[in-house]
Amino acid sequence: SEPVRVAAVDLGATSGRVMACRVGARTLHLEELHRFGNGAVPVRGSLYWDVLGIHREVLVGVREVARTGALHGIGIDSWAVDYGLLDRDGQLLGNPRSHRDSRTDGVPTEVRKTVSDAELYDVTGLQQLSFNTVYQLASELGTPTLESAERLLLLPDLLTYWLTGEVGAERTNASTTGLYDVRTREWSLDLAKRIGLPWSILPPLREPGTVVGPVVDEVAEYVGAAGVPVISVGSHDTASAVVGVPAEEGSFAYISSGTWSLVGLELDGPVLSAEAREADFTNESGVDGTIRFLKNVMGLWVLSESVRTWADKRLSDVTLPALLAGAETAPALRTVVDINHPRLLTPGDMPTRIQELAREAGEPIPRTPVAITRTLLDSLALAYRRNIRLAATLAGRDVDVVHLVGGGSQNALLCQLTADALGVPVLAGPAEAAALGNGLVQARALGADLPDLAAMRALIRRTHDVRRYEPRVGLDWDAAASRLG
Ligand code: LFR
Repeated sequence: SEPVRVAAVDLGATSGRVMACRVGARTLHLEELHRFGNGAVPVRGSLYWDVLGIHREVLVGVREVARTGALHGIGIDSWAVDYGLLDRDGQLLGNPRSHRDSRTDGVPTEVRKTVSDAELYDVTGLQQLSFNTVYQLASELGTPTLESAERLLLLPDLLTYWLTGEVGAERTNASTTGLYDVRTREWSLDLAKRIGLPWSILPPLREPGTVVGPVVDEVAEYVGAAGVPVISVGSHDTASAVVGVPAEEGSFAYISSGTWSLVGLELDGPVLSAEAREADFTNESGVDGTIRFLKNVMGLWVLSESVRTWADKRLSDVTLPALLAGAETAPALRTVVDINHPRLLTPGDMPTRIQELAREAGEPIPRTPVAITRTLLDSLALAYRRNIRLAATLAGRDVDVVHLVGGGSQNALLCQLTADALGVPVLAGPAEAAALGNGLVQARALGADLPDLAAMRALIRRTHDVRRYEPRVGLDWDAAASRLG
């Protein structure tokens, strides 16, 4: 079949990218044509997404793809959980909030009074994250906004709506809401009703890999290409990133390392045991009916917020490359902290919070930006180790290789420490796994001969390099892990 060229829009909490993805029988090429900064905007104590700004950047990027060659499709993925509400005329009601907004503080405790954690887990299979859509919605109960809402659209679905006029809820992202039944693969209207949520705002589910519809005239005119289909991809960025993991069949674990780190396994079915619930593992839906059995780990967010804090304080020598170079030779495992501590969720002065966590745990307090960076990376590697081992135990699987994809795969020290901590090789890259997964699913919908995930991954292996990190011996990771308790 003829090669296809699609626009893969991959939106992250700190940056958005629009790539031209060219897919042929034996070729796969990604070209970044537009990148823009993103971040939640604090206003009067709330944290909003500038979603119209994001829409405009998406259009600019897609126009760039159209200007530089053929444009056969458009697909959008982004972080999960967050949503916009539409009124009955299809108008957006207010700015979508960021999941790091504090409006959900205490909400899980309230919801628990009606539906226990065990019941919730049994239906949804989700990790207890205070920002899951179900809790965000519950925090809006009784507000004029929620009362006028006719439709809830998760962010990629909202952007897709603006491109096509079609409403729907793509399945992989719907599975992160806390209102999706992981077994029946339908919305759990029962849960929504029991919590008192307006269940009728949940839109019809759509499958990744299907055509949503052509772009509306307004968009066609702007990008200079009419009739281009928007294709639903794994619209949860992590789902697209897992498609983009260049694994061969077998016992692999993955880490999708960006603002968040998503650490886990690809399975055929959910693990809903009491042990999995107590370990707080999530069962999100993947492309082609797979389950992403994983844990959210706070990730490089803590480092990017630290760098931002140091930059605000105008400390010299705090660029990321300088910090990582310093961290490389800094004393190893000197201070370790719980990198997944809830106190690290909201924006703010991370270096000080890290020092507080160290003090409270009786660990030596890291004093310099380099020492703090080393603490963050050692602690992150420990969290990777702990959660990959847990996932393997809970799912009854062996893990003999770890694929690390996403921006974190470019952090050589992090990759090496991960291999060391786990005692298995780490295969790092591609950094743009999500955009590749997005583009490949679009290509298949357009007729490319990519029957399954294995075929997509084989094409990535053939066309993209991965770096291999062998585990080094010498450091006592067991002792460091037991210091964390
Ligand atoms: C990663 C991610 C995670 C999700 C978090 C919040 O970008 O999508 O999978 O838990 O962001 O939406």
